[in-house]
Amino acid sequence: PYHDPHCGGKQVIVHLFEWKWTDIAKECERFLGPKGFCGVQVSPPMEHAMITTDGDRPWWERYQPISYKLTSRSGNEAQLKDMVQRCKAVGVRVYVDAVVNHMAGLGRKGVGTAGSTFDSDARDFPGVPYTKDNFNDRSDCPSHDGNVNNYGDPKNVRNCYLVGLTDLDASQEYVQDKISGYFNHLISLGVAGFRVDAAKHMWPKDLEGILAKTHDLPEGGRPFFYHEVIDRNDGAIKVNEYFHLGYVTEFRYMQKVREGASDLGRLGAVYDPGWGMAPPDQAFVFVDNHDTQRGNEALTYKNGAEYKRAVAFTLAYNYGFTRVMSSYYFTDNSAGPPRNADMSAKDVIIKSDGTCDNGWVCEHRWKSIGNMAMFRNAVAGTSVDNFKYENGVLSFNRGNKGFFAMGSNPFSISVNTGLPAGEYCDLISECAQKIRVDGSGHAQVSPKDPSDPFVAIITQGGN
Ligand code: LM2
Ligand code: CA
Repeated sequence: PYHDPHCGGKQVIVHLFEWKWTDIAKECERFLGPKGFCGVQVSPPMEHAMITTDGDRPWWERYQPISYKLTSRSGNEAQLKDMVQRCKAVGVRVYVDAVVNHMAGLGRKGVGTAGSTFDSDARDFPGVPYTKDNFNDRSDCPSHDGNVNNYGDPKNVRNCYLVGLTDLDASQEYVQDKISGYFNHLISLGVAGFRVDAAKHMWPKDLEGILAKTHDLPEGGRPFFYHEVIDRNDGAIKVNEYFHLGYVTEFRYMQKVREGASDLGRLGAVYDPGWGMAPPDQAFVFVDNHDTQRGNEALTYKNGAEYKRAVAFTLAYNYGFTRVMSSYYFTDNSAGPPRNADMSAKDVIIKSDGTCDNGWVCEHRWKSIGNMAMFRNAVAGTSVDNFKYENGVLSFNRGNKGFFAMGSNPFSISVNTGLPAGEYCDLISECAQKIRVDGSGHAQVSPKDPSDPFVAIITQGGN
């Protein structure tokens, strides 16, 4: 019931990490709508702590809630509402990163981004309000120091404090009312769904209670939910505990696709059910996210061509519901978004060649990524056929609706595309070349730009 993203059957979400609401509204109108994106995951919109480290404001201050008032580094409620409506008007939905497992970390007190006072050690958040009784305490948490430190014990994972963040007791009806009230406020503004941050650290039963109090969308239907559950076969908590509540993040895909991007033949086995991976209709997949792009385990924009292969493949293939990452350049893992002298985030600037400036990477605008949303939409529901890896080129078709090829180097192949005869626009080159498929389904296929060795064609509206 929580698996419909409400975007007219489209298939790809982009995470515009730390973008301001005013920039996202423009991006929906000038790029995401026209390119067929289903929606945008936005950074947490609630009031958060203001933390200064080395003269910077780290991105992660936004994962320390102070209240559910809608004023954050990305903008205020009026700007949020304007963004949601303008995006919706061009067929792009907004999904909110919902931080509801916890409030700010121990040791912090002061004022949040909306002006609410707080004192974490006293568990006092008057902007909600939450008081001491609304939090888990040492009697609920079996760890020696009160922190999450034993992933073999669900009670430890879910009742203790994740890196010292004050942990809400979401079994309480009052807490469920506050969290669902936050969701309902966002739904009334036109938001279509939620990424539940740290869902692994919340009891599925408590989430059930929260969702039961969460309204349908104004246009009807349950909101879309995807839960951040990191399951790498390495602990007591399994993704399948959350299947009835929405999609679950599938971190094992991230590892598989990384291996496959440098050894393309392995990409045929990215979905490994024997490994406990969520089935295609439950798995929420991505090549990297805002956390993993700061570790060593995922491919990121810093990996260039290999990264493009991983993302383009993800969008061409038929596993899971897909999210594309869109970043800002960073070297320091804590560094916040590109900012002005007054600490506000910089505007996103679009150059005449369509790429971004002012410190924003905009992976979603790279030709072999941004143009694949249309491909995935067009081939939704079809199987992967003629999967082939030969002479350094990977190719396959999606039923009789689309054909995709990529290589680590430029290529020219004669191949059975599985498509009916016709001349089809190559989506990657934005129709700078057409691919001619003959009566037997065969075509001569090579990338238009040798430095971007991808070809993607679709039959529907693609000629
Ligand atoms: C998530 N998913 O389950 C987010 O994707 C992840 O980005 C969040 O951590 C985490 N859960 C909690 O929402 C980030 C960041 C942490 C940071 C927290 C809170 O990765 O490093 O922790 O946000 O801001 C920071 C400090 C940490 C400190 C903690 C509490 O880095 O050293 O712990 O605040 O004050 C003592
Ligand atoms: Ca918890």
